[in-house]
Amino acid sequence: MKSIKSAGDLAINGAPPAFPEMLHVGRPWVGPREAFDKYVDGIYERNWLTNDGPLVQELERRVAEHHCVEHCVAMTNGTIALEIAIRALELGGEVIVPSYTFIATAHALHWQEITPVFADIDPATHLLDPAAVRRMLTPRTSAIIGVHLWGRAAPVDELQAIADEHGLHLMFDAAHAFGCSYKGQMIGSFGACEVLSFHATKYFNSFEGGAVLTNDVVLADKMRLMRNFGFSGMDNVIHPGTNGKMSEICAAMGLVNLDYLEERKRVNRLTYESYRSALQRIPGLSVLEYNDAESNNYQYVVVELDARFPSSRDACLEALHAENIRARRYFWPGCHRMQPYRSLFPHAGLLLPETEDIAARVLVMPAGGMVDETVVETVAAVFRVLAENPA
Ligand code: T4K
Repeated sequence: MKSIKSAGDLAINGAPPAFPEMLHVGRPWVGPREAFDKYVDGIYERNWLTNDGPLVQELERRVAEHHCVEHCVAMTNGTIALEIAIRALELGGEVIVPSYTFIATAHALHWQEITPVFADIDPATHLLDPAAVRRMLTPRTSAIIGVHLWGRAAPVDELQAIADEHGLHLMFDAAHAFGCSYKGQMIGSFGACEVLSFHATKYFNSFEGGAVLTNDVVLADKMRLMRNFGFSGMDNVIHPGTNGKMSEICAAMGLVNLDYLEERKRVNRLTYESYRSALQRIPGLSVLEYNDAESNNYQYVVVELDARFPSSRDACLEALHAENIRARRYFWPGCHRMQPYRSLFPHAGLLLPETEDIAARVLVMPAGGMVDETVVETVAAVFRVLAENPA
């Protein structure tokens, strides 16, 4: 392992990369092969591959239990789950969302000809700012979608108060928030429903997958119909629908993951803590904190650069990538600067100063099984050299 002490040691300046293999944000956790194979054996024996199979049902039951919520409706992925939830709630017109989120939150609305209206975030939390939400209300607003970014809960009470005052629906994109809580209560029961993602890169994965959590039985039943073309029994379609079903093989990976949630959280937390202690000492860098009073999955190590750091965020990214440390600029440049929203709302940025600022200053660090103290130390060394030799 090379040691990085001066600018000449950096791969951007011609030295060999610190790591031969790429280190990723969101490296999937696949669990022990034997555990997965056991589920696969069952799939072969039953020859039942999809359409509400027994593994999907078991997964739904256990995920609902884990989040202390009555219904979990598993879906193909988080995006389809968002689309089905949005449609089941019969949202229309305009829906207020943060721009500082993965593009799926906005696309799930636009795909259904609903206008996403971007509200600014609180720079301290990266979450929707209730005051900004109020500023974006119009007579066409039908709902608010809060995003529990980085597994930290959106301001649920404040958003619910706005929704109640104005007769709006409230739902949450909880793609990052598997196993997280708000005021001590597990995510899943807030708003009309909350949408999880089980994508490969998430704390909890089922290869691809997602689910809607809700305590509303009518909504849950409606979404079950909608994810299966609207079929109620054989030959009887009673509702518009699509194909949003999760397959048995995906549920199998999910069930394996479910047995390792605590272990995974423990590893994530260790990684997070070592990044925090290594980077926090460097002026101009801070690692986004998680509230110890809440349950969190510590999946994301989010580093913010401020004006005291002499190199630009993108110069740091380039230097890290050259070392095969694939940090990411999530969620730069913000949905409002991506298509079609950039063309639809060319001036949206003027109303989103905090989003623009945070999106330009954040780096999310590689984590997961491949990241140990050596990796964290190397990341810190790269930052230290860049602090002394601004790029
Ligand atoms: N809402 C929010 C707030 C979300 O963050 C997401 C998804 C959604 C909704 C929608 O849920 P899904 O429909 O995806 O279930 C990735 C994920 O694809 C996406 O699921 C996730 N958010 C987003 C934050 O990250 P990309 O475009 O960054 O993916 P990609 O391919 O660049 O992979 C990310 C890193 O993970 C890379 O460094 C490579 C590594 N990786 C990836 C895969 C797929 C692996 O090491 N192994 C793998 O199998 O979006």
